[in-house]
Amino acid sequence: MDPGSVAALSTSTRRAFQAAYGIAPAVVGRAPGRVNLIGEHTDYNAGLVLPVALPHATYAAVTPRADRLVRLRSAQRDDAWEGDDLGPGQVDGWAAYVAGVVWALRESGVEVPGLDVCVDSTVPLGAGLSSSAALECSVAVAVTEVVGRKDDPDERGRLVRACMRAETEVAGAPTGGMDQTVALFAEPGAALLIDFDSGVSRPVPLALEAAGLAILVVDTGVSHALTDGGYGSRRDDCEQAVRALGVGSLREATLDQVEGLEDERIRRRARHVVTEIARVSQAVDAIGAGDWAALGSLFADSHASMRDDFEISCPELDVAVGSAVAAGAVGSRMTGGGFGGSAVALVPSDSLDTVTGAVSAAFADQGFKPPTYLLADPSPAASLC
Ligand code: GAF
Repeated sequence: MDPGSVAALSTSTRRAFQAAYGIAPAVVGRAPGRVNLIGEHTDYNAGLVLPVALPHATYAAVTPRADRLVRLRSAQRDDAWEGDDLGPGQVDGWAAYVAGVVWALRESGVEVPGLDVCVDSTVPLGAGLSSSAALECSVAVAVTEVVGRKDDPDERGRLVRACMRAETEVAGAPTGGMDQTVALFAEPGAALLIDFDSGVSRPVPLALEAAGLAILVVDTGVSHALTDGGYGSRRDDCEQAVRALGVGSLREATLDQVEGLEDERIRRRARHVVTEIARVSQAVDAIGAGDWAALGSLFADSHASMRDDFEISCPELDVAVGSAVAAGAVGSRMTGGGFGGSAVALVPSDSLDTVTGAVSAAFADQGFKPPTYLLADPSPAASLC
């Protein structure tokens, strides 16, 4: 899937706004989707993650209103939404992500007026590539400009927290903060190492071109929603492990402690988290050393851990990962919240056609619907455009 050009999408979103509301928008904000290289379900366990911002992004054209009303339209939806009651329990569906950002910013003390908003996106929906955080963050950076606040790292930290509140409290998805942090802090050409214990993040440069490698995303087409219960039940299991171990978070737990947990399911969940956090550190070392084979093995271990211990894979993800590696990918694993969505693969650039051909053939053999592909060229964070 093509991410489109920023200039063309900015212009088409402005035009759609003008057609919907009869005036030009004041600003257009843009925020990327993401693919996580490694570190899954570790963010809400005070752990480490290593995502990359995609060139695929959401564009939000915004104009302030004289009243408190919020009106929303999306190029991806037939329905429009409007209302002035934006808090938890008041808004359903995609509108909750936008209304929630306005509500959370107001709660944090930012005087946000009513808004007219029109969005468009090239982030595939329901593909585990963080379309919801892209939506939240595109609106958040546009609102920051509209209300005249300085766009600096402190303000971006505030936006991360507001977008997380929108997602957890208004949209009802109990997520952990990786997606909003990378959307607002990513740097081009790099993955972002985020430490959810210290709250510190730093770019990890990816010399992919020099290594002749590309990051391929395989969208299985198996749609998932972070509000549908599976994600939340894994989070509950982790909290149960924390209570049983008497630790502050699974970041503090050792593998020995985890292996002593009595409940077999809780033991496996905690084992995934503890080993996955260690794999993120090892992945950063492997990238620094240009040891792509080591990174590939870490991808393999991570996928097995999510399939067997955390139980968030599905047949389509397992086939995508297995067939990509068999066809020459250096490594592959499922990525994101799980239960469908996408796999990520590190692929020699000159083998991209071979790998996508093999994955498509394997899907056809299994009777799965055809997968789609995109290239994750590590891209910049949210901005105005
Ligand atoms: C989803 C969530 F939104 C993230 O916070 C993270 O937990 C991820 O699943 C799994 O690593 O994207």
